[in-house]
Amino acid sequence: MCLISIRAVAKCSSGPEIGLFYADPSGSSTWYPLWPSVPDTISLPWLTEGEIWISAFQDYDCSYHYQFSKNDVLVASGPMNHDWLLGTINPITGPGIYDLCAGTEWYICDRHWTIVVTDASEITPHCKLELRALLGGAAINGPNSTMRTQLRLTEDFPLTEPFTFMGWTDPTSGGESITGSMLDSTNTQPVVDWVRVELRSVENPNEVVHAINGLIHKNAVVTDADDHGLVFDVPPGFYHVAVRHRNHLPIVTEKVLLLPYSFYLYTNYQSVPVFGIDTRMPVPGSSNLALRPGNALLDEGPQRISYAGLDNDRDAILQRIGGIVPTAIVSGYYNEDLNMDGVVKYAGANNDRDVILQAIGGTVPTAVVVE
Ligand SMILES: [Ca+2]
Ligand SMILES: [Ca+2]
Repeated sequence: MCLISIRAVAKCSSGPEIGLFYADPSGSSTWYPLWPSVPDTISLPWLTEGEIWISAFQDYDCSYHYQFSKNDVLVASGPMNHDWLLGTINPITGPGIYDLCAGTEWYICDRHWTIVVTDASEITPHCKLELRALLGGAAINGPNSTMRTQLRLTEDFPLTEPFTFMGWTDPTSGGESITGSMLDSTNTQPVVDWVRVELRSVENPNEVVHAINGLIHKNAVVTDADDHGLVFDVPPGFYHVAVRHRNHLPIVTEKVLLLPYSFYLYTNYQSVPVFGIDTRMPVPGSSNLALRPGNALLDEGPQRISYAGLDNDRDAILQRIGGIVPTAIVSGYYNEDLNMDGVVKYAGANNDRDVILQAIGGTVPTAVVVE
């Protein structure tokens, strides 16, 4: 059985919070903060095997009240529970439009959230996913978590997704393409690179249900090749989400996600755990996590990042620049361009070799990181 609840928390020092909390078919539960970073309207499918309910919480030094209604009819109100465990206001009893408001008095609505619950059978089998992620090689240090975008200006930046050519074939995707204007500098959120986003099966996180080859932008937002949101050709339900890139370790969410999902999934946040503790790494000066860079040489089987030994990623850089003169430079769209600035460099400022050293820990050159 899958259990879903909306949890509202009033922290008197920082204002109220609200989030989605649910137990999923894999037997685990996930907390996704909704406020203040997401819109006030949340859309959820009503799954026949599921239950949804609303809960409200607050700290002991707070005095927030709530009002909860279904289809404009007030069904519950009162002071928020002071118990973090569970403060059930009223179960969501089926499809409808639910409204939760929170205020410092029972008659005041300082904030409110609308939860639109739709019968899954009435939703066309197209599930939207709003996704943000960071590529560690392109990530700019500091709290803002943006990425450099020079790579798109290389002459050979592919206008068709590069993954099929690499052998990452998949029956549900392939051949997505863009026009050159997508790479213009006038784009307010310029393209960083191509990424592949995959929905994986609840029962088997290795099984791809549907994939899209899309674009990751400077502000971490992932879109399809037409610069629109990601829409997967699948029925509403629970899925693992995977993000893959040419020269980063892939990530797969450890918990399943309920789709359609009307608010952003931030795979760069620690609140969204992924399989494998090493597949992400912190962006210096930020609390965000990025896909781990440094995979210049793609591996047979699980992807690994290594600086020394057989099939290491460092030698791939050296070979790309000619294999003899370590100060040589090659410009273009290459897997060995680990910091994604459009140039492959082995030595000197902003070289790509250092990206591998940092990705394996920075001290022991024989260390290896595996997805
Ligand atoms: Ca490798
Ligand atoms: Ca580079």
